[in-house]
Amino acid sequence: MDCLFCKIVAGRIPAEIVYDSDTALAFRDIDPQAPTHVLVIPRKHVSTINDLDGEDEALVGSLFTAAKEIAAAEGIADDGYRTVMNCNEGAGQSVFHIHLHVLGGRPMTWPPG
Ligand code: DGP
Repeated sequence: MDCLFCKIVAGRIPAEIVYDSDTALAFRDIDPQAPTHVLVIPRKHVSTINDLDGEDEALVGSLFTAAKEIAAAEGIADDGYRTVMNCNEGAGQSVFHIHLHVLGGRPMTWPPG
């Protein structure tokens, strides 16, 4: 499978990794939209939210546990941060391996564009 984020998991494409666990990996976004912009991904390939099944519930939970730890390490937990997971092109998904954006370090507006 020709998946960019699977290649990062495999170490075949470099990334600035900030978190690593049995189930998840997190690295800095190549095109940051905030002072902190980290992508949290499952090691397992899942293309979109629509492809998740019941067995993935703990896996998805682990992405949020990672986000919480990353936010604390980045010093953005108290001020606040945003987590976003886009699903399919209409919502802006461009890499088809699910990933949780963790954005912080600046004020966030609502609704997102
Ligand atoms: P999305 O549009 O929600 O699918 O987000 C994909 C993100 O992936 C986007 O913010 C840019 C980031 N990205 C794309 N290619 C690379 C890469 O090779 N390395 C890193 N670190 N981030 C990437």
